[in-house]
Amino acid sequence: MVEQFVGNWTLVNSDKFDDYMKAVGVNYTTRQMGILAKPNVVISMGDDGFITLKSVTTFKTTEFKFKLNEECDEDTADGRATKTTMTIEDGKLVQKQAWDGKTTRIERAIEDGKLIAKCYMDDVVAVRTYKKVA
Ligand code: DKA
Repeated sequence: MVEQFVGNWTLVNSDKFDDYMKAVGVNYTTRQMGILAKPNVVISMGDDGFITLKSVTTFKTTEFKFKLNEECDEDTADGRATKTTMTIEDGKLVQKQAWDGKTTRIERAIEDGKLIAKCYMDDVVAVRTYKKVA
């Protein structure tokens, strides 16, 4: 199931991402960088059972290594230290982050060969579309 997400993906469209970042509590300066950034997201699977989600932008590169269904510590691009659990639900790769009594969810699905990342925080939903580059 995770295999379909493996590859190198580049951002081609982003909708309501500033609203999402505001709802998460990302500060103004970081939001400006987040709006301008066109991340390359590289998802890979190791022989050790770990999956790596690497996000590369000109302002920051983050790498999150995880096993499905196990809570892990994540350091997000905007500086949150979250307890994160990754699962597969209905064919989607779901990332649940918890910090400071708050939670957010990022659901990634493959639709028409593109990776669609839906980011949920309270009543805000941002939709980010990635196309495969490798
Ligand atoms: C995606 O994969 C969603 C990433 C969400 C990151 C939230 C915080 C970023 C702050 C710059 O496109």
